[in-house]
Parts: sequence; C-alpha cells; structure tokens
Amino acid sequence: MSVDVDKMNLPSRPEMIDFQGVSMVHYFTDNWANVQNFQARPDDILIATYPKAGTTWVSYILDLLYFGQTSPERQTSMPIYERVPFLELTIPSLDSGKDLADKLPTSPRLIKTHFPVQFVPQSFWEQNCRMIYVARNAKDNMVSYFHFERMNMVQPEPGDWNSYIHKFMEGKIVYGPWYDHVNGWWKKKQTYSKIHYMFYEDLTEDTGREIDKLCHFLGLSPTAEEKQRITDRVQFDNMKKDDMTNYSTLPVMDFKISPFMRKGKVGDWKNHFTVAQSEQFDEDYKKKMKDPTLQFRTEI
Ligand code: PPS
Repeated sequence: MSVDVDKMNLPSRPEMIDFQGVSMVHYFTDNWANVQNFQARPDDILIATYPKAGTTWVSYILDLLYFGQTSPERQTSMPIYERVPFLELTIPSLDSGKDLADKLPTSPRLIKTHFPVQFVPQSFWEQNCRMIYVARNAKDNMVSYFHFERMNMVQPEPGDWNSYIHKFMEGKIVYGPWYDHVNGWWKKKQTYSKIHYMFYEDLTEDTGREIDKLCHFLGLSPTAEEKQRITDRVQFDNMKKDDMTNYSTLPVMDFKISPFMRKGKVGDWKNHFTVAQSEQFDEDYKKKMKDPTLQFRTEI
C-alpha cells in the first residue's frame, strides 16, 4: 500500500483528550462503537501492549510462527501493520484497524491493541481468545515513547525531556498511565487464564527461550530449524532493514527525526535520565508499583 501523507488531511498534531478517565487522542477513539462491537472469533489472538513495549517484535514472531512457511509472500509484500491490524486506529484515508481486522483472511487472525485492559472489546473475552501482553520497563518504555512522539504526527508533541518525565509519571500521555496499564493486565491474568504476559527484557535476553514459551502457550511445535530461522529473522538489525517491519512505508512518521526501529536496547534510559531525574522517578515508581509479584528489570 502506498500512501501520500499530504492527501491524508491530518491536522498538525492531535489534542489530548480525557476518554473515560484515560488520556487519549481521537485517532484511537473515533471508531469507538465499531471497535467495541468487534466480533472476535475463538482463534483470534490479541497482542496487547502499552505503546513502545515490543508490539512489532512480538507481532512479527507470531506472524512467522503461523504463516512463515505456509504464506512466505506475506512477509515480503505486506507491511506488518496490515498483517497484524491495529484494532482501534482510525486515520482518515486509511482503512481503519477494525476494518482491516474484519477483512483478514487468515486463521488465526493476529490483532494488535494498545488498550488498557478495561477497553478490550467484550467479544474477545466471550470467545475466550488467547491474548499476549508484552510489557517493558518504565524507563526504557518512556524513552522509546518520547522519541516516537517526536516523529509521529498522530501523537501530540512530547515537549522537552524533563517535562515529558513528569507527564509520564502523571499518566498524561496517550493510553494513560503506564503503571495502570501493566498492572491492569497483570491482575487480569489472575482470573483469565488465556493471557501470556511477557517482558521485553526477557525477549532481549533470550529470544529463543521466549519463543519456546510462546509456542507452549499457543500449542505450536515448530521444528528446531524453523525456530532458529524465526529467531534470526526477528533480530533488531534484520527487522530494521526490512521495509515490511520497519514502518518506513507509513508516512505519518518522520524518520529524519527518529526511526521507528530506533535502538532496540535494554538500558538506553541511562543515556537520557540525569541522576536526579532517575532518583525522582524511582521514588514515585515505588509508590505506584506496590505489587511484589510484578517486577521489571531496567538492565540485563
Ligand atoms: S508501537 O508503535 O507501540 O507498536 O511500538 P512497539 O513495536 O511496541 O515498540 C517499538 C520499540 O520496540 C523496539 N523493537 C525491537 N527491539 C529489539 N529487537 C527487535 N527485534 C525489535 N523490534 C522493535 C523498537 O526499536 C522500539 O524501541 P526503541 O527503544 O525506541 O528502539
């Protein structure tokens, strides 16, 4: 799909709105009723994350696990955001994520969302769908989001780094507080058994091991060669140079400011936070992250 950004009628930058108590922009809420009425099928797989936690990485792993051998042309001809539609995305002149999901010919259908758990359309729960949640430590997640907001025209301007830290701590960024998001999904996992909760840091540490866990959850048993092939293909450098996974075909992003596949590292926060900012952040973090069973690693 080739898209001309000038013909998309995008206003400069969207305003932040309070949507049912969560900071959002209209691109993710305009299609609310249709999205909430989305008819999930029992074999649909929902990939849920707070933005910038590793959605694309896990989407590509799943796409390769399911379709890498049966339809290899998918990977070379369709951008990842069409293979794995972003359910709530509604940008003028583009098919909505909901329509793309409806039209997916695959089985299973792989569907992406950044919704906090309370916004997930009812039918996913009713159909007992599998869900994969990917979480990333707050500091790296924030750094990645900051650079993403700098370059993505459908997000509000992030402002300077210091004020961004405060906005992040207050949850005044799109999709609301990171803290509520990761905790909300973690808590849901206790009552809904079909959530596989994974961490960006674990995926970085040992991609093969995490693919094994995913396969166990999904009931898949690829050969050792296939698993190795997938592990290699989803490495950062390979995804960065692949136009079908690096988002270079989506013109709402200005890669001259910052690329989508930026660094792909654990611990890049150290290049952004001053010692004072880090201490202040950690102090606040302790107050918000009280559940001892949910632990993040900020370095590996
Ligand atoms: S989005 O826009 O919310 O869907 O973005 P998302 O895909 O969740 O997150 C983008 C960040 O994930 C990094 N990424 C990877 N890291 C390591 N290995 C692989 N293969 C990989 N693929 C994507 C991407 O570089 C973004 O992180 P930063 O820290 O900005 O580099």
